[in-house]
Amino acid sequence: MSLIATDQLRIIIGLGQTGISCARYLARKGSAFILVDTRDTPPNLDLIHSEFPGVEVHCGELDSDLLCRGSEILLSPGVAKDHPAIQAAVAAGVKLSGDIDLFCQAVTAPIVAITGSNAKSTVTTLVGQMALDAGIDTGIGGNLGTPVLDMLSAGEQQLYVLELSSFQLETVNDLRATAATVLNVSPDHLDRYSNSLPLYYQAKHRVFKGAANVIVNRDDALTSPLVSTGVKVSSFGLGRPDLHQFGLIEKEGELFLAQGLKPLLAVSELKIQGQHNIANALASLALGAAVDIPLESMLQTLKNFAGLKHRCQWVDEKAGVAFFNDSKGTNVGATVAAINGLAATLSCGNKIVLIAGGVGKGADFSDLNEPMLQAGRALVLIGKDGGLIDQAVGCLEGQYATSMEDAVSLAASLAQPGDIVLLSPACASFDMFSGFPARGDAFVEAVEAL
Ligand code: UMA
Ligand code: ADP
Repeated sequence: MSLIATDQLRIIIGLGQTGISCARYLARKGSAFILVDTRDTPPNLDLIHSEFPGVEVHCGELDSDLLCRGSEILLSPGVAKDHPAIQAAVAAGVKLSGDIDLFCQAVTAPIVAITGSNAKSTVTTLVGQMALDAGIDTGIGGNLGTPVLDMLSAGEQQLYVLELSSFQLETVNDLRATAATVLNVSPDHLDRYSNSLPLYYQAKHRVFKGAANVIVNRDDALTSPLVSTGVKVSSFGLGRPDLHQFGLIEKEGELFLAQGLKPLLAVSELKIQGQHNIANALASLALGAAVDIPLESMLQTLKNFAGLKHRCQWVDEKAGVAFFNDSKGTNVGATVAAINGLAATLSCGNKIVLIAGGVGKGADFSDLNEPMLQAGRALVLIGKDGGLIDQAVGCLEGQYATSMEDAVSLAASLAQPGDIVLLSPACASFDMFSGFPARGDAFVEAVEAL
């Protein structure tokens, strides 16, 4: 590949999906770059050599002298920016950036930027679907799976809906979203943020940089921008909404999604279940309204949207016990929402058997105790940090399982007819599985085999 001579040399750190998408984008533009990865033998090395022949590739421990050769570092989200070599390069004047910044510089179409500790994928997919159903040519990507720059290979679309993780937001300098939101904030990824919640919150709040419309969650004060920026602010929440805002109202004994005083759609018409999903529907309406998606069309999408796989998904009923797969419940806040959301659907006297555990990411699990005290029948523990959950949930004695099969049969034996068995691990899955989808699939398989 021939490169155009330039004083701009980008250093792409990470040979994962993000790094490859940055390389492809820069190659399309004829911009100079080199590739770096902290691992001695990262995956995709053969692909990189064949797709970008002649481009320098450096693997192994990061070298600050090498990084200082660049005008800009494009950092992949899986690598923490506080690595000493990266910090040394930044101190020497190298700009730190990432694929999200490159994307925002390239597009003129409106961007909906969505972050939060939980519900990002659900709300991103739902807002994206609302836009598509309204006939808007929409790109949907980011942390959800499609690296943002890959969405530009076929030319610019009319609207972009992006799921952004705190890792991606760490390197964002100027997002300029038309609509931006932090859906909710609860502790996660504390291992990456030196056990500091404020650092994690600050990363999330970078989503508001340059935003024209900010959408806040009235039920979670931590979702409001830390500094008032004078931008247009609208809101969603499970209470009665103020004029033009989104919330819930009761009419003739029935609960409705509403804008201001106007009922929009009966909650009973939603396919997605649980209080947390009602909040997700309201957030999606508020975001869609901020980019002018027609309301009637959004309501039609809401009626059809059945939710995403591995998020509080009903699997089957065996001997009167319902099994729910919430493998994407990878932090305490998600699992608390899943327990509370499903507990509200139980008949009097029925309870939840929770299967939890995995890689705890430095979390404090004590917030699981109260919902388990209220709704828990039993606690089945799996994985590396199952013991930490057992210690934190004092109201029940945890029972240990060595595999998903084991966990499901143990949970089934502890449940009573009318109960729910819920896989919502409050942990990442990498000690036992390749990711949350494989963990959820193993759960479904074990339930079907009962
Ligand atoms: N890695 C190294 N050294 C490197 C580069 C990467 O050890 O130099 C490791 C990382 O620590 C990580 C893995 O390689 O374990 C992948 O890192 P990456 O930055 O190359 O990841 P990508 O393949 O580019 O995928 C990333 C997101 N991954 C992460 O943030 C870890 C994907 O989100 C996202 O879908 C993709 O970009 C497209 O935007 C995944 C994720 O787990 C689903 N996200 C976390 C979450 O949702 O909780 C934040
Ligand atoms: P993310 O992409 O942020 O991980 P998902 O939409 O994939 O979000 O949902 C992940 C998990 O978060 C779900 O499985 C559920 O347990 C929980 N969850 C969903 N919506 C909410 C919400 N509004 N508040 C808290 N937790 C939620």
